[in-house]
Amino acid sequence: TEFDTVIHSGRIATASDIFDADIGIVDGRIAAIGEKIAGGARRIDAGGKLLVPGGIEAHAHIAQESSTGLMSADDYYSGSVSAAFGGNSTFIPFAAQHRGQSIADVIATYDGRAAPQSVLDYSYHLIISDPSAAVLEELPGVFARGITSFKVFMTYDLMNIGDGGMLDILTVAKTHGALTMVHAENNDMVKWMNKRLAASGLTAPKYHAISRPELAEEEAINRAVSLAKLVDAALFIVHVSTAGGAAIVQREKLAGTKLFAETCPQYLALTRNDLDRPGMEGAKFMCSPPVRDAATQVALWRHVQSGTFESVSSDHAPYRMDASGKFANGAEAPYPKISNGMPGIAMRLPYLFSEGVAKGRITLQQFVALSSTNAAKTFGVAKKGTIAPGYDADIAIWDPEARRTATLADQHDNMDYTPFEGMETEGWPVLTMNRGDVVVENGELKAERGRGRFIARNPVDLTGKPGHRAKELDTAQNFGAEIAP
Ligand code: DUC
Ligand code: ZN
Ligand code: ZN
Ligand code: ZN
Repeated sequence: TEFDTVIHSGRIATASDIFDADIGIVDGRIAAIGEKIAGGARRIDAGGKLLVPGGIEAHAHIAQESSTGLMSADDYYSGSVSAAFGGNSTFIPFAAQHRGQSIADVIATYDGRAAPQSVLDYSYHLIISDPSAAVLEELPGVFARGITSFKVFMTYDLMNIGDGGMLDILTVAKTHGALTMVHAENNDMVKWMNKRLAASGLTAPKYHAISRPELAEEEAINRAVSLAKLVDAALFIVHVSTAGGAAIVQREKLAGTKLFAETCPQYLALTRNDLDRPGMEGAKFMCSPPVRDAATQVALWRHVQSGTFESVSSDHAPYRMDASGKFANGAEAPYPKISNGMPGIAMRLPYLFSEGVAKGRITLQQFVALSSTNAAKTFGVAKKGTIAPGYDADIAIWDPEARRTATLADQHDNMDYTPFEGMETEGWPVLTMNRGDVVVENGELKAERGRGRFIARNPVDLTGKPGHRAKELDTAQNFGAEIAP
C-alpha cells in the first residue's frame, strides 16, 4: 500500500487497549496498524507520545442565537479552531429553532454558517422550542439528513416546551430512532427564586447560583425520565450538575432505562464561590445549570469514574464580558439579565486528562471513552471515536508530560476570558488530525477554513438498554386496545 501519511513511534490508546504501533493512512482513513510501517508520503514521528482518537465534542453552542437573539461569540471558524487546539477532531454543536421558525429554515441557516467556516467535521443536534404539528411533520426529513438527536428545554419561558410537548417529541424520536437530549431544570422553581431574590434586592452575579436550586435539576431529571419511560423513548440528560441528579441517572441505568448523560468540566472544577468576586467579574462563571460546591465535585467525579456519564462535554457557550455578550442588557445588569454560559471547548480535554488521568482518577482508556468513543456511539457517528482500520484518521497526539498554565491565548477562541485562567495542567495535545489532515500541529493552525464536512449520523443504538413500555401503553395490559404510537 502507498500510505499518504504514517504516524510512527507512538503509543496508541483506545477505550479498551494501550499498545505501541504505527498507523498508516490512505485517503483520510486508517488503512493499517502495525508494529513497524514503512513508507508514507509524509512520516510523522510521535516520539513515544500518546495517539488517541480525536475528541468528539458533543455539546457546544457555535454561531447560535440565544432565545433573546444574542449571537454566541464563536462562529464555526473560531469555534472549530478552538476545538482543534484542544484535541478535538469533530464537534456537534446545536442548530436552534426559535419559536415560529420552520425546521427546514433552521437547518439551512446552520448549513450556511458551518459549511464555509468549519475546520473540523461537524454535525448538529436540533434544538426544538416549538413542537407544533407542522414542526413534528418536518422531523422525518431531519432524520433522513442524518440529524438524529434533538435538544429540548424544561426551563426558560421562551424555550421550554412543557411536559406534553416533551411527550410529543419523545414519541416522534422513538419512531425514528432519534435521541432526545434535555436541559432539565424546573422553570417555575427558578422563576420563584428569582422573584424572592429580586424582592430582597439581591441581583449580583453570585445570586445566579442561588436562583437555580439543586432541587430544580433533580426534580426535572426525575420528571424527564418519567416522561421518557411512559413512551419507552431514549433520553440524554445534558450538563448534569448535581449529585442528586447523577444518582437518579445511575439508578435508572441500573433499572434498564434507555438513558444517557454527560457532565462538564465546570461542574468538576468550579464552585459557586467563583461567582462571588468583586464587581461584575462573577458573570464569567455564570452558566445554567450553575456550578455548585466542593461536595458536588467529589460526587460527580465518582460518577465519572463509575460510568454514570457517557461523556464529559464542554457546553461551550461563549459570551464576552462586554455589550456583545454578558452585558448586552447593561454593564450593571441584574443576574437574570446577564447572558448565560461559559467558554471551554479547548480546555475540556486538557482538564479531563490532567485532573482525570494524570491525577489517577480515571484510566487512559476511560479518558478515550469519555472524550470520544462514547460520543461516537451515543450520537451515531460512524467510523469515528476509535483508532482501527477502516475508521477515519481522526487522531490526536498527546504529550502526557507537558505542563502548562491555562491562558486565554491558548484557547484560540473569540473570547476575552477563560474561566480556567491560571489552572495548572499536565498533558497536552500537540497535534490534531481530522480525516488524515493535520489541523493543528505544535501550536499552529494548519487547516483551511471550510475543510470540515457535515457528518450524517445513524439512529441511536439501544443495545443493552431494555427499557419497557408503561403498562397503560402496553396493548397486552390495556384491555387489548391499540393506542396510537
Ligand atoms: N444550556 C446549555 O446547554 N448551555 C448554556 C446555557 C443553557 O441553558
Ligand atoms: Zn432566532
Ligand atoms: Zn442547556
Ligand atoms: Zn449547552
